[in-house]
Amino acid sequence: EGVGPQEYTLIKMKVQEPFPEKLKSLSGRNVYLVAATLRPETMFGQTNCWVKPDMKYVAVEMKTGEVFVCTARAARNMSYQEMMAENGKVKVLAELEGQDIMGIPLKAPLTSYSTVYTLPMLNIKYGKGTGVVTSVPSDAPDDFATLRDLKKKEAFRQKYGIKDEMVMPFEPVPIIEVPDLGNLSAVTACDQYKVTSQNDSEKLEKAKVEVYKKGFYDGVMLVKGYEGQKVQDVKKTIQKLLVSQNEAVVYQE
Ligand code: A2H
Repeated sequence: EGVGPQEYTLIKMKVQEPFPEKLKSLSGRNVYLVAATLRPETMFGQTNCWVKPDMKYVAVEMKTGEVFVCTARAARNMSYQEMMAENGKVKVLAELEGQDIMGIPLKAPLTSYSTVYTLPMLNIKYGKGTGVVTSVPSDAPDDFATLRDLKKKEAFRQKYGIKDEMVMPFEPVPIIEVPDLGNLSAVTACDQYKVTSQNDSEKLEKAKVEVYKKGFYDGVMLVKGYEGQKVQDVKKTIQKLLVSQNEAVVYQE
């Protein structure tokens, strides 16, 4: 890990009614899965949300009256950042595992897909961010490899109760043009490095290094309203837009 705190944007992905069993008691409230990202400018390309099936999550009350779903560790960090109700303490409203919120519909900001679903990603780390990850397969090789696995492998979908319609209609969206890698940089890099699955960690690592470096320093936005602007120059603007629309919060760890 680097020196000093890392700043993430937490993207609020709104859980749709009817709520799954473990969240039933919160019916009628504004409940969000909050996904930690370093790349708010890629939110135009979200296709789904990743949770880890056997990871423990909590639903906690925020001082806004909203409910956030994340790891207990992230909730504690949020309490230090004065985001909680109840004199700063963590108030747990529900405890659950990833599988309890698998395959549920969400509304996510900026993406062209009106509904996205939670899907399983097995290599989410507990000790980073919120344990909830938003998926942008156009620009993140891990996201592309995992979404492709789900599309190709019926057994993988079945194991976690994922229906075809939660996966099949969702394709990577061209949002950023990257020199040498085109407008679906993660797809190109996964092809170039011959990544065959989400578990192909060495090849994925090479693809990621290339995509992230070139994407961040040389990427140019294709999205309407930001066309031709450099990724570096719009990152903060888009983060602020999301925060001002109450669709994201800034979080450090
Ligand atoms: B990023 P860093 Cl398009 N476990 O968001 C595994 N990965 C996690 C995680 C966890 N607990 N929490 C967050 N992440 C992912 C978008 C994105 C991201 C794009 C391109 C690059 C990229 C869409 N997924 O990250 O170790 C999230 O994926 C490049 C590293 O703290 C988050 O941002 O640097 C990033 O990893 C944070 O990883």
